[in-house]
Parts: sequence; structure tokens; C-alpha cells
Amino acid sequence: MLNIVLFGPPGAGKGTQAAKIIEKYQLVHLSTGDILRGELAAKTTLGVEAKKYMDKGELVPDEVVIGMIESKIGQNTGSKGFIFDGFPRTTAQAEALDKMLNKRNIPITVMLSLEVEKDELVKRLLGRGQDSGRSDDQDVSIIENRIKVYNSETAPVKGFYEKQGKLKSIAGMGSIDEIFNRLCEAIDKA
Ligand code: B4P
Repeated sequence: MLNIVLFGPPGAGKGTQAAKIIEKYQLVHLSTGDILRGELAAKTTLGVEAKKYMDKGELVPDEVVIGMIESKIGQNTGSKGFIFDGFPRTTAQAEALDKMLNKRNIPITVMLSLEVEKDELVKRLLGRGQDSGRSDDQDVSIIENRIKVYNSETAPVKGFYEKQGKLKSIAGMGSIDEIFNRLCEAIDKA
């Protein structure tokens, strides 16, 4: 199995690149952001609760996202592999994911970390806010908070995979196709 953690700050291109990777490698795409937005659109209790955190640029509590991912893995056991997009976002989530995957004997193959400068992140997210109307992309102060939360709570997850020898940093500036080619090269060598 090929199991990839696609990592990076908000606006690094995770969702954009994940769509291309799943097509090429036939993987199951698990994006916690997409799952949460789906819950919100369906007006479930979980979605309504999660919106309170997402609209402030804060992380949704670990136990909520860990439970969501565990049930999605269980529903897709016969797949060629998974791409985890936007998860894990804390060290506790990374530890929980390792436990879930070790139990099934399907470890993470590689973590691909997209590296993008802060000014470019803000520009991309404001652009998406205009096109999509996504509420967490509308306001510079919410975007700045998401980047701050990324630096304090999420960036340490890189160290977790680095210790396991699985971290590959990928330059995330440039055209979508250039970045995709860099990612494919890293996946093919993993
Ligand atoms: P996510 O949905 O994961 O949102 P994101 O970090 O902003 O990244 P996304 O993948 O959508 O954007 P992308 O970089 O592809 O999370 C949203 C919220 O949900 C979080 O803030 C949090 O509250 C909650 N949440 C999700 N997962 C969680 C977890 N595990 N634990 C706790 N809470 C969780 O792209 C952004 C834009 O850039 C796009 O418009 C794209 O077109 C553009 N772009 C991409 N590549 C480009 C390029 N090369 N050049 C120019 N533009 C580009």
C-alpha cells in the first residue's frame, strides 16, 4: 500500500495537489477539512460544532477529527492506499494515526511537506475566499491566525515523521504542474 501524508500550512496547495495525486496513484483521499465542510453542509451536530472553531481559524478538537478518520479508514480497507490531506495537524493526531495504521499493518510510506512563503499563502487564501466564498478565507486576521496555529501546533508534526525517516520537503512555490511533478518524483522514490 502507498500511504501518504500531504502536509503544509493553510494555502500550501494540499487540496489542489491531493486531487492530482489520487488520480495518478488511485488512492483514497481523506481530507479532514473536506469531511468537516461536508458535515457542516449537511447541518449535522458535528458540523455545527466544528464551524465555531473553523471560522476563528482554530483547530477542531483532536478527538473529533481522530474519530472521523478512523471510521473512514475502516470503510476503505481494500484500497491501494490513502492520502491524508490536512491530517494529522497535531502530534496527538499523528500518534493516533500511527496506532490506527499499525493495528492494520499499513504504515505511512512518506510525508510530503509543501514549503510556501507566508505572503504567498495569504494571497492564495484571499483569492480562494473571493472565488468560493469560504468563510475562513475571507478575513486577513483569520488567515493570520490559521498560520499562527499552524506554526505552533501543526509544524511540530514534521519532527514526528522526520524521526521515522519519512519526511520529504517539497518546494511549494511555482505552477501547480511544476509542484505536482516534484511530488511525483518524491513518491516514486519513496
Ligand atoms: P483545510 O480544509 O485543510 O484547509 P487549508 O489548510 O486551508 O488547506 P487547503 O488544502 O484547503 O488549501 P490548499 O492549500 O489546497 O482546513 C480547514 C479548517 O478545518 C482548519 O482551519 C481547521 O479549523 C479544520 N481542520 C481541518 N483538518 C483538521 C485537523 N486535522 N485537526 C483539527 N482541525 C482541522 O489551496 C489554497 C488555495 O491556493 C486554492 O485556492 C488553490 O487554488 C490555490 N493554489 C494551490 N496551489 C497553487 C499554486 N501553485 N499557485 C497558486 N495558487 C495555488
